[in-house]
Amino acid sequence: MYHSNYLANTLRSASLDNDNAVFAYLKSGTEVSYKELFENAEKTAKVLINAGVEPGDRVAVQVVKSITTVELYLGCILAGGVFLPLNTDYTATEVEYFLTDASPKVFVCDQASESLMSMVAMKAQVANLLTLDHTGEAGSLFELRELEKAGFEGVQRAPEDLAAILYTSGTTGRSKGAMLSHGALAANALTLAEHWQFSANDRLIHALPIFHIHGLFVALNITLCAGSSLYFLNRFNLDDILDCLPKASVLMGVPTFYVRLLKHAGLTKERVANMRLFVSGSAPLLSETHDAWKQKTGHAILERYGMTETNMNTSNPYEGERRPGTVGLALPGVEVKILDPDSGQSVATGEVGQIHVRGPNLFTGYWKMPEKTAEELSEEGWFLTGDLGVLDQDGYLTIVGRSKDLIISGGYNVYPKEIELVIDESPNVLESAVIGVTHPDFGEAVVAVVVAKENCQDEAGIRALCADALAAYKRPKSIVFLDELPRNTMGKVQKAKLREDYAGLF
Ligand code: MLC
Ligand code: AMP
Repeated sequence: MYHSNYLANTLRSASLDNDNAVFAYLKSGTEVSYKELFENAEKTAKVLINAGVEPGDRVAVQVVKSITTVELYLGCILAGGVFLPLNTDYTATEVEYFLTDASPKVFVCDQASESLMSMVAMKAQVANLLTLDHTGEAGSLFELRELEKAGFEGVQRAPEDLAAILYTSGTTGRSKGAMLSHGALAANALTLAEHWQFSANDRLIHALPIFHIHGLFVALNITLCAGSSLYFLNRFNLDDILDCLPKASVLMGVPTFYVRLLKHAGLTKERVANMRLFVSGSAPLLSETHDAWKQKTGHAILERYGMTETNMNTSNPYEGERRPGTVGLALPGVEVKILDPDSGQSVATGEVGQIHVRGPNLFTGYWKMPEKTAEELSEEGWFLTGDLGVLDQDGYLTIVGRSKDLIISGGYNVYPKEIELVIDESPNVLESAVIGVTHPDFGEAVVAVVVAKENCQDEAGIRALCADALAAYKRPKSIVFLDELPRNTMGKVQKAKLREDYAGLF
């Protein structure tokens, strides 16, 4: 079954002989078996093919998280399509860019925004618009799927064929589509499932969004590869997570999950007695959070390090010392080296430099950006991550900063340039500098430092521009006005000074 479709075969193998096993426990009390999951995926594949999807065609998706969305992802892989998930928070302006850049054959949007999105799709010349509602049980995609019969072998796809494109913001303000192959996704999922000792007995609490690699590939693909089960939550909600903890065995989250859980009186050693693993990633987990968690629950959170372009690169050990503040050791098959940015030579152990990674987990390149790809991905297969790090004598990697101008807020990436470009459109703004400031809940929060024209401090106008153009998580949590931006002798804005000046804002 699915033998000729590389990723689908990898994701299906573990559950084939145990078809009635539960894939997902839904909040409604419904259980979804592996059989149902893949039968629905097969039906979805037929719908996509009927809509014209041919091998390598992109299928863009901006819908609320539901099991139907998971089935759509698997159906797209089976149909030989390239899955292109979009943050549900993206505005029409943002979506138009992705559709225009990726030229998908089909766009599946939320039924509630169908009229707006049909205009966006038309502008981007996307011919086929399908819909799903927030329950995943209504909308044209669902209706068409219900007309199909299960039974589909999957379109032939080899390890090097593309399975997904996920956009990551760029330093210039223009998002880049990272092209991920069947082989890269399969390799990483299998490695992680083994490394973190997943089995059919595991029950993972899934509360992450499924439009980013953390929720989509790390959490879902590992579960599928191991034939484990999910507590499938549509969004992060403290009470739901606390309800699941006594029945579950694994939680995966961004640091904000752990910070919020620690504040809840319901988090006790007794409640997590059946848990075997807590994984954190996508943003730095503070040592204090790691220590507080250990004290309160008896568990050491396992921190790992990845990127959209690379999947997962390093992980603290499953068995062995999990060192707070580090992202652990290179995963099997992955190489990590630290280079001096000026000389391009390896730095000595214990010294800081640019992190480069290589392995079967890496992306193929940026969609339609060969020059950008060549800048960051060498012919020898090394990827320049843009993160600064240090390796210790035992091979543990610590991330100490970023050479890329990036803010990570609650696990979401925000590139300042994109926000600055929007703010600078205001007729009342001379210039702006967007920075990340330490935030107790989100780790970092977006702050805009603005120089107004002729003293016209139009905060409301700036907020309106941001609301129109940017997803909510990108919008500044605070806007401050200055007479002028601090600059160095070269005329470059001193963002480090601004970060220091506003360090205590939240
Ligand atoms: C929500 N808001 C955020 C935000 N999330 N603002 C900044 N940063 C965020 N991360 C906005 C909301 O829109 C709202 O705005 C206000 O902040 C309060 O929201 P909330 O109710 O507190 O947020 P909540 O819905 O609880 O979401 C918080 C969260 C969520 C942490 C659960 O952000 C989340 O699921 N983050 C995970 C992101 C993720 O999966 N990252 C993986 C990327 S992959 P308003 O205006 O309405 O008040 C990757 C690679 C790797 O990085 O290594 O994994
Ligand atoms: P993204 O492009 O959204 O995939 O984000 C990838 C970036 O998230 C990396 O380049 C890192 O800067 C950051 N990141 C991921 N995991 C960690 C972690 N455990 N600690 C620190 N930063 C992390």
